[in-house]
Amino acid sequence: MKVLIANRGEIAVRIIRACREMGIPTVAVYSDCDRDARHVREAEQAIPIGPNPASESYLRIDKIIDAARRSGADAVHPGYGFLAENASFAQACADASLTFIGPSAEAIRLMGSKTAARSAAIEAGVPVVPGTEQPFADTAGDDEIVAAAAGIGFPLIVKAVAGGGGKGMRTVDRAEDLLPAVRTARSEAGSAFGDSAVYLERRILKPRHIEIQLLGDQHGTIIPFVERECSIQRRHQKVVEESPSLAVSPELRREIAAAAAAVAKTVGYYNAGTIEFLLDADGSFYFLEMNTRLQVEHPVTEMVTSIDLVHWQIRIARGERLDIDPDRALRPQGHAIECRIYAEDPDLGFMPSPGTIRGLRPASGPGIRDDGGVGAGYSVPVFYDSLIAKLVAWAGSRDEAIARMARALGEYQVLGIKTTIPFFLWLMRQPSYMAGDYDTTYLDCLLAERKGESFSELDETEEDLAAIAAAVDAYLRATAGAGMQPEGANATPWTQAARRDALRG
Ligand code: MV4
Repeated sequence: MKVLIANRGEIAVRIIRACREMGIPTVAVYSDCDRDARHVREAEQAIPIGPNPASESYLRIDKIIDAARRSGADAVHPGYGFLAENASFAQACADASLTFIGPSAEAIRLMGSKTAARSAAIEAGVPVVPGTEQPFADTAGDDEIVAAAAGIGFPLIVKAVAGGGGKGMRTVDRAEDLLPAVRTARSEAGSAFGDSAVYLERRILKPRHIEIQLLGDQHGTIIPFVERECSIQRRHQKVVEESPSLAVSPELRREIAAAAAAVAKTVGYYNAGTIEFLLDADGSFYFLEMNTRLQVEHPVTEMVTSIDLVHWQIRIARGERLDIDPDRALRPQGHAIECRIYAEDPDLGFMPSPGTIRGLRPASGPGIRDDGGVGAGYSVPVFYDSLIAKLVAWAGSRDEAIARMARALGEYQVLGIKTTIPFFLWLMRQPSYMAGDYDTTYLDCLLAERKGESFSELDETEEDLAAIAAAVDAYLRATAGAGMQPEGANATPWTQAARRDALRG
């Protein structure tokens, strides 16, 4: 086997690590600005696939299939994002006799339709939020929509059939706002997905977002895992994920996991997938949608189960049978938390902060896992998602995991660009977060309450260090730029060693 990774950044590095552990050679692909990227350096081979815009490189099925053919790869891992949930890509791989390390094209296509996914859940006997089963036809009259809404009740949500992740969604509190909301949702969905179909769901107030990771093999076995708690989101973007959830008892865990497995079974699912649920305050849960890929937050599941999901993706794609003990997958050992470190400035409304990373010291030590995609000297391009690393803390209990995360965030140093680290240091100290008392509306509300104070209140030592680092950086750049050597660089090794010692003292 030889695996081409149709992705970049931390997830490409994560997949390369799994392949190396399994003795499988890897092929990276890269756009122009990624020529020197970390995933390119760490793969055995690398093939250029075009200009910076993803639409001209990482999203080009033809170029990726061609790169696989030219490199002699016989399997393709799509990672997440880009082409990971594109049924035509999975089909193109199959047509080119490449093993797609993921589910079947049919499963991707089916779950891409939110209404078809709801029907599969209903067929599996899994609760869905009350709503319309069929999307509205483009020709649907106003009276048909109004009648459907009256049957559901308010507040409700207009959702795009091709949507997911909050795009093309509209909340409607009163009957008179319904038709305008349907119109804007339709036009938003039309331009975002090329499909303007929408449907209605009753709105669950203040739900938690709970999801179930699962693996399925090509012989019909489905293994569901302990849940992930993903309610900490900012504008529909997850920022912190945990496993297990404080809101899920062992009994509820078995119920939700069985529901997830039933949905997967109904559609003949194989490889890694995740089923999202809304969990109501009263403990009722509802199927939301299925993600037919490896997810960003998969490491928290790996940490509490000691099961490597990427290894299993590869073994399943090779046709192997799952032989995981179902109880092991469902019983969390300790607690894991993941913080997504983005190249964004939390003090400027989380504005992207691309640029060159001048210095990088990731956190390490007991219970810490750093899934990084960059290194010192690498740059964060403006063209793609700005996730630079995922910091995962594991400990025996949630309180200890929070303390460990705070410690690791304090160790983490990134020079040259802004990151979300100061925001996480603040969040880990919030009493409501520490109490686990939150739902999907929590973070946006908490941020709205803040009066714009800076997240980055550096203490004195950190400020001194930053000043020293900046001075050294300016000096090195000035001398390198002018083609000069630092004074005395040609001194004897003895003199150089003596100078280093003096610096250390
Ligand atoms: C909902 C909901 C409440 N009721 N559906 C947002 C993203 C998309 N996957 C579905 N989403 C929601 N659907 C009903 N019927 C609330 C949300 C929602 C949400 C869900 C998960 C995580 C964060 C969220 C933030 C706001 C709204």
